[in-house]
Amino acid sequence: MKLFAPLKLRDITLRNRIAVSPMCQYSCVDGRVDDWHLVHLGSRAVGGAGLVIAEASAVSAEGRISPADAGIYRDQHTAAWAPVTAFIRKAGAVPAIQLAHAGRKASTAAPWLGGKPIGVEAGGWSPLLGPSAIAFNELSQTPQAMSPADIQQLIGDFRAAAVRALDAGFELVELHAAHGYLLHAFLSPLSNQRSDDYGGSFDNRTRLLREVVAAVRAVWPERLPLLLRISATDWADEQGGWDIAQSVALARQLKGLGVDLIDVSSAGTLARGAIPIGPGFQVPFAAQIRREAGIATGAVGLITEPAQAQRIIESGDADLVLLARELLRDPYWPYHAAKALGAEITAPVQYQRAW
Ligand code: 536
Repeated sequence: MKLFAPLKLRDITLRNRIAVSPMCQYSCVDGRVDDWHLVHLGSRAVGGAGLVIAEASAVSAEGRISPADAGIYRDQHTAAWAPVTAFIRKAGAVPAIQLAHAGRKASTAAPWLGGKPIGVEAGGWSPLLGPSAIAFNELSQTPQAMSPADIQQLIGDFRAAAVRALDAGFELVELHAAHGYLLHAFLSPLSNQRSDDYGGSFDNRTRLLREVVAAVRAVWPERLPLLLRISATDWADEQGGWDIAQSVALARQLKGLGVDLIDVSSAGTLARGAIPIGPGFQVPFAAQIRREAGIATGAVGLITEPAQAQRIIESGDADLVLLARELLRDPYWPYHAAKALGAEITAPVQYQRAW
C-alpha cells in the first residue's frame, strides 16, 4: 500500500492517503465559518490532499474552545458550511468535519491573544462542563460535574450536529475524543472521578463515548464513514492516566459500533507533562492500535517528509497520514511529495500547464 493509493471507507474513496488534519482557525463570529475557511480549506483541497477535515466544530456554544471557534450548533451554521464542502468536493477531495465539545477546556482566548482561559468579562462563558468538578489548570474555571440531563443533552447535541453536517454536504465525520476535551475527559481517570455509571471502571468511563458514537452512527448514513480521534495516552502512566492499553481496548469496542478509522493523537489531559515530542512520535500508537484492535488508523503528529509519510503507509503502521502544520507551510505538499516519491498524480485541469 502506498501513499498515493486510494483509500476506500464505506462508499467513499479518498484519492490518496493524505489528510488535512483538523486545525482551529479561531476566525469565526458566533460559530459561523466564512470566506477564510473557504479559501483555507479550499486551497488544501486544490493542493492535492485526499481528505480535508475542517477544524474542531462545536456541537454547542458552550463547547467551543474559544469565542472564535467554528460551530455546527445552529441551523444557520449549515448554510455557512455548504459552500466550503461544495468547493472541497469540486477540487476532488472529500469534505469532512470534526465534531467537538471542549468541556473543561472551553472558554479560552485564541493563541495569538494569549490562549489563556477567559471569563465572562473577557467574552468567555460560564459554567464549563466536565465529568467532575476538577479544573484543567490553576487558571481554568472549575467545571460543573455533568448531571444525567446534561449528558442526555450532550448526546443529542452530537446527534443534531451530525444531521447538520450531512445537510451541509460533509461526506465524513470525525468525533473529537482527544486532547483533554469533553469526551477524552470522561475517558481519563485523571479528569473523571464520577461514582455513577459514567465513571470508575473502564466500561463506565468509556460509556459516554459509546453512547455518542451510537447516536451519531444512527443518523449518519451507512454509506458514509465515521472517524474517531483519540489521545492514545495521557503520558501519565505513573499517575494512572489514560494509556495505550485502554486505547486498544476502546478501539476494539468502537469497531463494533461502526467507527471506521481511529485517528491517533496523544496528550491534552495534563497541562504539563513530559512528552517525547519528535518526528512521528505518535505513529507507534497508531501502529499498535491497528495491529492489536484490527481497525484502520490514521497517524498524526510531526509528519513532514514525503519519505516518512510513505514509510508509515507502506509499513502498515497506519492507513492514512494526517498533516497539519506542514500543510500550513505548503498547501501543495501532496504534489511536492508525489514528485519526490515518483508518483503520478493529476493536477486540477486549470493548473495542468504547470505540471
Ligand atoms: C494541540 N492543539 C489541539 C487543538 C487546539 C489547540 C492545540 C484541538 O484539538 N482543537 C494539542 C494537542 C494535544 C494537547 C494539547 C494541545
